[in-house]
Amino acid sequence: MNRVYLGLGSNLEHPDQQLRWAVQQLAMVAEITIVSLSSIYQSRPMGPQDQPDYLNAVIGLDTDIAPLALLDLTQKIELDAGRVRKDERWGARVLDIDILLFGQQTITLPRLGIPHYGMKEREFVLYPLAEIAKDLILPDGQSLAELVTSVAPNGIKIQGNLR
Ligand code: A4P
Ligand code: MG
Repeated sequence: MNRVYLGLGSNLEHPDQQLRWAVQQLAMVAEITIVSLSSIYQSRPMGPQDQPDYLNAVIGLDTDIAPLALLDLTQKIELDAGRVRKDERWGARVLDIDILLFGQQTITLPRLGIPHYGMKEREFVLYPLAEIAKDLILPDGQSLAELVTSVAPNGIKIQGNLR
């Protein structure tokens, strides 16, 4: 069994509903047990600035599903949410699900990098993650608590509840 953390993000089509819907889809999977939900956070867009603010959240779950099979699942949920992959990097999206951490594993595959490559620099990942896993140590030995203090909040604020 692995403890997995997923980062959820949306800035189109009722983002709060997108995040809650994603949690429901994951909760319906027999091999997944949701163990923690962060608050919903509002954050400024990273990347192109001509797009709406994002809502972000992080959830913790326990699963026996293998990493690539979990990626297949999260990508299917993104597509079912009506996500259209565009060429613009970091552009607006209906639903983005990033696999942040997969137990203490380090994975470097063309389709999957764990820990997620951007997580250490992103306030919209670190702040919600710290809310639900404040004592977490990353596979490289860094403590989440220390990382959080090194990244400016950039205006992030709690907007609501995932439940
Ligand atoms: N991939 C590799 N590793 C992973 C992983 N750990 N989890 C591959 C998920 N996917 C992973 O992802 C591109 C490819 O990454 C996938 O096909 C998968 O095989 P994508 O979701 O299709 O593309 P993307 O999300 O547009 O690209 P990228 O660079 O992953 O974008 P990010 O990093 O997800 O950033 N601003 C705020 N405030 N909040 C946000 O949530 N999100 C983004 C997107 C931009 N700005 C944002 C936010
Ligand atoms: Mg992504």
